[in-house]
Amino acid sequence: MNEKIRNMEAAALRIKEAVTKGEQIIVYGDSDMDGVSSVVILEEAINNLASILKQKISKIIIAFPDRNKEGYGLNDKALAFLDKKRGSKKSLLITVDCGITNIKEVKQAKKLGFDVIICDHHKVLEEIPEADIIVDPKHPEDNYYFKEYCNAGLAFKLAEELLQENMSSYLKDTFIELVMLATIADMMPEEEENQKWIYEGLANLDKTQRPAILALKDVFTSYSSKRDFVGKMISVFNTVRMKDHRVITYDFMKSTDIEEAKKIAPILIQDTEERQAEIKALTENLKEDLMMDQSTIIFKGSDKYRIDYLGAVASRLVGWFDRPVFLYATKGGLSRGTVRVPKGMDAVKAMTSCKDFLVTYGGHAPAAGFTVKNENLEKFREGLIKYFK
Ligand SMILES: [Mn+2]
Repeated sequence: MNEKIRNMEAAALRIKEAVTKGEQIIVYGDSDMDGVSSVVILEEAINNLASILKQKISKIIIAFPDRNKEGYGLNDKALAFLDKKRGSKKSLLITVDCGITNIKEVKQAKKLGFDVIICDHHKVLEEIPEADIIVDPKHPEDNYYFKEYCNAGLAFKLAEELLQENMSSYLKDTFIELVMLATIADMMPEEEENQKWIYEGLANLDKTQRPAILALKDVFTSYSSKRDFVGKMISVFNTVRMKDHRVITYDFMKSTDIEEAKKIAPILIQDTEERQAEIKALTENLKEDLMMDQSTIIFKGSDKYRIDYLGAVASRLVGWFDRPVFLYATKGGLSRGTVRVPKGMDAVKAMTSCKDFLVTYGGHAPAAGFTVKNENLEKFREGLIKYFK
């Protein structure tokens, strides 16, 4: 049993090297609560490290995938964007809350001359990307005793490794608030450190200094409990309006004063309301449509669906039908989808059994995603039915 997560030290050392040598650092994260929290923790930790080491580093480049246009994780368009944007050829790309399933894209990044660190908490598939350093507790060679961290939890551990005794209690408190939000958002089991972080993070909310959270406290004045308030915040941070390869929620989270945060909050809240209304309508429609459906799995797609709504809809349908649910949005020749399965089933294993029909897939046992060519949709469906029978 190892004392630390595999490669945590190696990742911290490589980042330190990048800071001391003034390399261009890029942090690329998934565009939801966990991804944005991971990015913010790592960015703030690296900037702190630079000032402790009295190193002037060029501004860290931050980017996220546009889930509706590019799908999940690292992708060619994002890589082309980063390649153009980076100041120097010598650059370190760190993916957080994504990357572990991006075999082709990591290969492409290496070809473009990026050094790559993957810090991800998703399931590791048979094929593992050729990154320079991989931090993922679910890696087959990782012997750490606990695997069920959200990615922000991993980012926090990496921040601790980077800053050691130099992490101020102020910084630690703000990081733990984010880890708490992400642990709850990603529905990680509330045990071991997760439980501690949730407890401390909820307590920290009373004295938070992050303008984005203060702005939301101003908006959400009526809630039944702290958890209820946290749920409302999470739904805001899970909206995915994009601007120049960044999610607005990231800019919101990084607001430096309350006035700035208060300007962004209403936009996000309107997005949240629209999103919730559409999720509700789609869920009700599908419930009605599928009332008489007797098949082993629910497998449904449309070119009218928005991929960023489908996860929430699929979760609700699993609760209702108690069957594996696959929902996908079709665009051009491809379909991108999301999967939720009842407790005890494994969405990633199910897709591994039909991986020959898929372009990409990955995620966690209860919740995962996939990309498939439209001509393979039917074969994929048949394979899944065979697997779940
Ligand atoms: Mn995550």
